[in-house]
Amino acid sequence: MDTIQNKPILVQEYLQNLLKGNRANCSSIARQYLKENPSIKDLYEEVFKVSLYEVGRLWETNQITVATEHLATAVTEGILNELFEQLIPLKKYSKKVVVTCVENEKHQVGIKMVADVFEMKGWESFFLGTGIPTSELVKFIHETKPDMLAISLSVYFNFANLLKMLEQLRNEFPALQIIIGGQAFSRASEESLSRLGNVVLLSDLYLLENYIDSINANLKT
Ligand code: B12
Repeated sequence: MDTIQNKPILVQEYLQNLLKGNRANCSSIARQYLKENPSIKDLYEEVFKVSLYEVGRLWETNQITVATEHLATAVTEGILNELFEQLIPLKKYSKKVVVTCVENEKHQVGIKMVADVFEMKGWESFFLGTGIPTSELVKFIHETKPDMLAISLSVYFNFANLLKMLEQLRNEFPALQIIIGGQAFSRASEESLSRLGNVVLLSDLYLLENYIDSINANLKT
């Protein structure tokens, strides 16, 4: 079974420090990981995501408090911000992406990682996080004129909000490329997914990278 005990020692150490809220140790473990494997994407997927999923399991089974879960998330967000300077590439494209969440969605770590992957791939990303009403998002898209919109959905009960949001966005921007992702889709039925219309659904940062690479291959820097 793919439990945390089967993960590398470094991941287990990271998780222990995360649960203690020890930001300094978490930061140094993340940097140590990057020395051995200089892939921010792997660090995000194999260390940060794995640890936060375990935090979620511990929280769901009442083994840690909500406060500890909040602490772990805050430490992770701090480290993501700290690593930002390491992901700015030399090669830049004149491409823009707006990155946001479905209305009433409060999970923003995954979509922040998405914004970072776009930055690493030479795109300019506008990370709006959570809590943006669709009407305000529409105004922002009119102002920034992005080439793409990336939306995240973690909790399945917000699926109806996503459909409503997509309908509003399609009315305003029929040609805008939209990609979506997040844990909620692993719970969605084929029937629900078929109602999403013309969007690209990507489940993780590896698929996202492939997708961006396929677009970048046809662009000039
Ligand atoms: C931290 C956390 C919170 C924090 C979030 C704070 C913040 N600043 O983000 C707070 C406390 C707000 C919270 C609230 C709730 N949460 Co919560 N939370 C978590 C926790 C522990 C970690 C989330 C996280 O950061 N994961 C790590 C990131 C990296 O993973 P990710 O989001 O899946 O993103 C990856 C991919 O999905 C993908 N991806 C994501 N979005 C996109 C978008 C695109 C375009 C692409 C390409 C890819 C992509 O890329 C990422 C890298 O691979 C999870 C546990 C878990 N399994 O994740 C529960 C979890 C998500 N929460 C859950 C629940 C139930 C809730 C609450 C309903 C609890 C409650 N009773 O109030 C509320 C809902 C609030 C709301 N309206 O949204 C459930 C969701 C179950 C479900 N899918 O329906 C989980 C899974 C916990 C559990 N095991 O039960 N939560």
